[in-house]
Amino acid sequence: MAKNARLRSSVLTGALLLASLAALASCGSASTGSDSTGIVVSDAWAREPAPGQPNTAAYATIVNETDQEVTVTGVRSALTDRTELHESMMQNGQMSMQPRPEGFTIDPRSTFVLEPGGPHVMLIDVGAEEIGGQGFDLSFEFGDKSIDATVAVRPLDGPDSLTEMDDMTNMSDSGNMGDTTS
Ligand SMILES: [Cu+2]
Repeated sequence: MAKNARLRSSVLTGALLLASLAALASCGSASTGSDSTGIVVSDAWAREPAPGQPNTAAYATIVNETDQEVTVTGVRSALTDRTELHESMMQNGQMSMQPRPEGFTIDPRSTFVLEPGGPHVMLIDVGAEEIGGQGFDLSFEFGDKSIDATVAVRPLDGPDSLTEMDDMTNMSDSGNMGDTTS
């Protein structure tokens, strides 16, 4: 009897623990990820990859609400082990991008935006099948802390229907529109 009661109470404790873990998990995977870290990740989105295109880029807004600088050091995804932080730059009049293994440092009390033509998350070797039209989770890492965000997938046939490279090509086109006659 006493043993039974103890058993039940430990099952109950387990259930409560699971429930609170689930609450934590669902909290963390909301589209706005925030907790005691003082870092908020919001508006995460990605373009659906073009057919046959295994890579896509993801974007988000990161707000550092703390009084210290923070560094986004990496990103984890269940879709692929190959995630990289990239920056975009103009090189010989062409927009190109390169990995940024050291990450991006965000000043105290400021906002950092990952956006097309700028810093972004590269997701390598994920097909359109994996991403589909549904959202997926990304975990943004800040040293030993991480913040989960749900990434909304924008369809290819939407108004914003360019692949990232198209986007960059367009950017360099628009920047050099007058120079292409040479
Ligand atoms: Cu990239």
